[in-house]
Amino acid sequence: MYSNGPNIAFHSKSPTETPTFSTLIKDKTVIIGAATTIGSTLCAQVIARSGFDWALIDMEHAPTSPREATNLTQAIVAASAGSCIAIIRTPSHGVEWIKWALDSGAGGVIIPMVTSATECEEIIQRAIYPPIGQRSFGPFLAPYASTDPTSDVVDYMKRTKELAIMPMIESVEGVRNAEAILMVTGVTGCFIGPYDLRQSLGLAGGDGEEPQYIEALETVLRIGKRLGLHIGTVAASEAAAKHKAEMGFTFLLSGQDANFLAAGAKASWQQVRQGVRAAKI
Ligand code: 3PY
Ligand code: MG
Repeated sequence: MYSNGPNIAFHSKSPTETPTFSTLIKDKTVIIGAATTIGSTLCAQVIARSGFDWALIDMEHAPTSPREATNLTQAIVAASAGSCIAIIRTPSHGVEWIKWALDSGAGGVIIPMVTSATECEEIIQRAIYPPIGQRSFGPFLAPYASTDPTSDVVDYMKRTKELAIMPMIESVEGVRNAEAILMVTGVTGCFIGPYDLRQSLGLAGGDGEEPQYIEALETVLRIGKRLGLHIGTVAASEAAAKHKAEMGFTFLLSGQDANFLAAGAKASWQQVRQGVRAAKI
């Protein structure tokens, strides 16, 4: 039924040993990522070449289309020679989003606003091939996100066991059900969205030391540690990164392309304006 075109030829070669989300954490203990929101493959390549271990392709809070997400995935992997893992954050739990995201060849998915084990089980059914889940076979674009020129559908299918499937826990209800959510077979870890979690707790902003917030983070971290899962969150400064790494988070999200551009543009403008002001003219 499917043709074996040159790029999806059914070779017998085994997959190359490029890192996965989990092997990177095993090697480095804490890995650092940045988000792409602009939808530009150039911005994604800049992130992929800046030293980040992983890049979040945001479809939740940026109008990134499935085709753009596929292009961004391929750009990130190619630009970093596979050392930066592309992770797609889907807009919702919908089967179409999870399918397009994983069929693109991304190294995993982050799924927002998961509040119960039932929701998590549905996500796993959509994200993992049988016998654990019911993901539909369709990985034909996936080999293009591999740096192995002989990578094909067969290799990709073998590697799907290594995909990171990570629900977001970002509400009081999610924290209350964290143990049941994280115990669902097939879950790799979770990402705590601090802004939404804090909103749910009645707190403003994206970080703080309020006891109820710290207790929520520690609850999820304790469960994650016991189950041997990766727990991530946002850390946008040196101090936040130190604190979150010491708490036990194993993957951090530092910032996003639009903010990097804004910060760089402002710094450049300020420097040149200083020079113009200092000029004896
Ligand atoms: C949140 O803080 O709610 C997020 O989703 C961060 O990405
Ligand atoms: Mg959120």
